[in-house]
Amino acid sequence: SKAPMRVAVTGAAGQIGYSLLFRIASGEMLGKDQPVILQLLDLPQAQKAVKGVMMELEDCAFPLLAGMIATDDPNVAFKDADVCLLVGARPRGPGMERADLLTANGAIFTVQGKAIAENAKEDVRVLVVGNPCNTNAYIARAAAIKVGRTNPNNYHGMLRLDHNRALSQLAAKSGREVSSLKKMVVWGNHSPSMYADYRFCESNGDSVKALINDHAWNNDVFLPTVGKRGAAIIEARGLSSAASAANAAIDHVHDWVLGSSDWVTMGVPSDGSYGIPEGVVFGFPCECKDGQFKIIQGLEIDEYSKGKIAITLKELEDERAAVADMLK
Ligand code: NAX
Repeated sequence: SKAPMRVAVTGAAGQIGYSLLFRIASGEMLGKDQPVILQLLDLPQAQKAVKGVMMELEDCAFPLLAGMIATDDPNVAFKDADVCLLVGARPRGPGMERADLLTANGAIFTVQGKAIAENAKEDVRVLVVGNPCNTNAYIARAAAIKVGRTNPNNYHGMLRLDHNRALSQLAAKSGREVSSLKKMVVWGNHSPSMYADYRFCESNGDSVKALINDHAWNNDVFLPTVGKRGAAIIEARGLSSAASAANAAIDHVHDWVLGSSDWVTMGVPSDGSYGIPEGVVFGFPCECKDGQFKIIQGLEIDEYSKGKIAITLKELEDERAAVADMLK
């Protein structure tokens, strides 16, 4: 049987953690033949709650769960990790400005990026879920690059929830099965500025754009619905998205490690593709094969799309400028 893979999860006592850990342990992320060891990080005051989650994981008697630890020390949590899911982050408190949020998270993700680079496997894959996830991934990556050792391309932010939300909205509008929809992409930041782009989408050989044929719906209904979906969930549920966010994290890592059968949106450090400055963690259309991801090249960007991409890039560049001093 295969050697276990070590999966570090931060914010393990939180609500996304509660939806995520059981699915990792049951093999849905890394495969039904892949044993896993869970390395759970949370703050000191959350250690008791993490122990409770571990008791429930034990009570599932998952055949693939080869071990687990809980800690409040990033150096312990990331030791020899193959995959790191960075879910824990500083939420926006009352009266907190956006800049305060960025710097509070900057402090967390510089520490964690350094600890990953010093302790994890050299080919570790890192997915940041905690918001603002693109910039948090950018910060962790910058801190990791200072240490060296790990692969700078492997620090990602999660855009998959936006991608999946877009697919469901398109399936409902077009009357096609969600599983028939291919070639979706969400460009940019995980924020309401994202640009969900279905110009290339196909369903059983038909162009989804031609099927829908409604630019006003795209601009006035679809984009705001996908962009503000997180707020709509909070309004309805009284809590932010958790199970759907956990599902998206599982999808992202699953496809990265085991391969994708379609385009998938990943927040990856730009290599300059589509004019996005190098290093900015940006939602791009990707394909995964043999454990590697690759940005789909050569897509036509029309004037409307150029405008949308420029808006979400501007927001990310502003975020980057706000944390620049912390990364010196
Ligand atoms: P919770 O508040 O339920 O849980 C967060 C957990 O993280 C807590 O247990 C807390 O103690 C822990 N934590 C805080 N700082 C930590 C640190 N420095 N090290 C380790 N653990 C730490 O939040 P939850 O609903 O689970 O959401 C977690 C994060 O995901 C939030 O930042 C949220 O904004 C973000 N989301 C990202 C999404 C995405 O698509 N990228 C969608 C869902 C979600 O909004």
